[in-house]
Amino acid sequence: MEYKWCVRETPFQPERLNQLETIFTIGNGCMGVRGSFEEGYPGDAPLFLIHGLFNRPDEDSVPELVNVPSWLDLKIAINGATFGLDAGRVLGYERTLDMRRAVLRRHVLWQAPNGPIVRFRFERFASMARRRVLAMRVEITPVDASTTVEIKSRLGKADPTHWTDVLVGHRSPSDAFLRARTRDSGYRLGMETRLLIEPAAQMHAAEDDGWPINSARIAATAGQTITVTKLAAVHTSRDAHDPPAAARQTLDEASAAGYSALYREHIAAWDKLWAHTDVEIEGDDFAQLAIRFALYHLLIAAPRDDERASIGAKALSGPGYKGHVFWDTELFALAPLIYTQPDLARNLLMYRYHLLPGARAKAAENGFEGAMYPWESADTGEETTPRWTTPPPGGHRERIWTGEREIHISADVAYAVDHYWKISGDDNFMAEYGAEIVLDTAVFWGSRAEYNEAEDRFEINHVIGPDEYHEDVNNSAFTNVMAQWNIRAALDVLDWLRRNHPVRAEELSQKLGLGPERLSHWREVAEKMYVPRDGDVLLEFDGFFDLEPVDVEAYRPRIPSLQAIYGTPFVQRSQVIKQADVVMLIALLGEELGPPEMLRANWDVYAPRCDHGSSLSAAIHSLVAARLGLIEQAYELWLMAAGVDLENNKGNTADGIHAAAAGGLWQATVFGFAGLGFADDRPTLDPHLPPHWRKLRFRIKYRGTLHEVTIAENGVKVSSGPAS
Ligand code: IFM
Repeated sequence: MEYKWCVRETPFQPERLNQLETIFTIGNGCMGVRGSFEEGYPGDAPLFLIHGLFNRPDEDSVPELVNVPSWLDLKIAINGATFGLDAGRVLGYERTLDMRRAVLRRHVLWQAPNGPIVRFRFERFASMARRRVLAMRVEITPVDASTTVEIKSRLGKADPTHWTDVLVGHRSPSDAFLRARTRDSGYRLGMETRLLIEPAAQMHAAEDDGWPINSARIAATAGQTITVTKLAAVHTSRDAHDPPAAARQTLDEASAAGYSALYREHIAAWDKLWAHTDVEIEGDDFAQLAIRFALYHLLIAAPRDDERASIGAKALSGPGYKGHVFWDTELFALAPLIYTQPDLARNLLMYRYHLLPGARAKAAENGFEGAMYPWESADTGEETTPRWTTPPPGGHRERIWTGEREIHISADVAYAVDHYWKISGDDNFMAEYGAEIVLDTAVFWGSRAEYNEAEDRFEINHVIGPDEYHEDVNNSAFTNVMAQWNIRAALDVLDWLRRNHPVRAEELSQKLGLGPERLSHWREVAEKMYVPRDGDVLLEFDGFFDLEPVDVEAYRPRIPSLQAIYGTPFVQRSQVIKQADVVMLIALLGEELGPPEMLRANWDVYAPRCDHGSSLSAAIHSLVAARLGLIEQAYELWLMAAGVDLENNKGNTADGIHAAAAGGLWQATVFGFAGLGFADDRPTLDPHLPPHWRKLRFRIKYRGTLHEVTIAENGVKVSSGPAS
């Protein structure tokens, strides 16, 4: 049913303008266009993003994903009155994101201030079949009177903070072009647009404040529809040697195909994506919509043609975190892609492979060996975490320590490589690329672990774990266990390489210095890694239980975190946890960490102490709760994760979609409620569905086989066949 595929806004909700711009983003894994209106609206925040296009605005700032000059602007005037939702009367309004087709539509019935009533139908998409093409169509129908319709399409503006060498012009009265270069990073951009009007109208080339305009004026009788089509082609020096020439060619090819053919091939491409990635939930319409919404945003954000780009924390939909990539990608967003679109997952891991030199440089700068991945990453692999917060008006800035101290990211990347390998069976990737990541991150841990002679153990001090409320801790359980896991994984991988790819094993041993001494050091570090615990319960870090107890439950429900309400010093001296930390370990390692009673004991200690101050938290708690059979709690947490953007329950959806919450939602559904695991090369299921979910169906690829899993009231069914 269509409504389970569509996010709808009706009537117009100006108070949610920026949140909905994020939600209604269209994209194709190369470009993302926020759902801002073609004609603009006061307070809007339009943004056009292209993967990998970072630029540093000045020497003191970190690189940010730049706003690309807009292809979207289209002004329409009816009998001289400019169309806009803040003018005249809006008599009818519906905006729909059709996620099945990845098309954004808006229907408006509008009465111009000077009288005539006009129907507008807007439609736009970022072609999934031709990933450098964007397409828009507007149908304009005067309802009650003959009118003059004036159309002005603009290309630009280019923000001078980021863009230089801007050159704009017209190839013809219906075409415009723009060339520019990012100021610091030097990426070249070529863009071309073409405007087509039916019935045919006389087109004019003009300019507005230096930006090219294509315009036309046409008379329409009541009931007659004027169709405006705008196509754009965009290339950068990341994908083309000569971006302007490539844009020209791409535009010519797209307009030769025509809008209808572009639309059809775009939908066909999305049909293929959904055939593997869709999750069907019966008995819970909100859940059905929410899981598709999460997957839609991951599919439009996952880079396809660029191995040096990755999914930012805010997907491809907003300015938050400047487009930077965090562990959100590897441990949250990646899993649904590993299991349903392994090629896209591989791409994301290739990003980390290509940026190994940056990780090595960071390790060396900090006095360590191996690969120390940046906490925040952009296009070069260098650390891009800002050192200071942007101060609020009248307030002061605060130091950000994560760039120096949140070092678990290196193990997270290694974990993701191993996860992809185990599920895809892509030995070639592992031998050629993945192994180097796992091995060199282990080299880092081997040099980072500190030997405590008095205790005869290895420690890792002065770090930040996933719980970022506590900013300088010793022996974070998460960090130490993951470091230990990373080293053990490296020993296994080296062993596998030696047996199956001896030449590559030798090559990497030489390159990374994996002699007998290093390997015996690794074994010792893994063996003697200190993980603080009190019986069954891991200590989140040394001294955690000496902090002030807080009854977090007493503060629920609320949107702001306890840090936002009571300030940083409060959370630092308290046992309140920002997000899944020890619970994250349970999610990642399950019974590798300990037997079920031990996992449950840790859950009982840590779940009540977590205030879910981070959007990453709820989904992982939901997954673990479901695995522990705590279904009611798991479902409540699942809804919290589902509402992060759809209900703006963190209050910051305007900054962009929370990619980690989106990936986490799939994990909570498939690893949690369905209880997916593997044994003897076959999926195993341990379902704990919310009682009102009548059916859950999803597909996964496992080592070349496609499995369709259906969990329903009458049992579990798995149909298997070759994965195409
Ligand atoms: O990576 C996360 C982190 O875990 C919590 N703060 C926000 C980051 C980006 O989403």
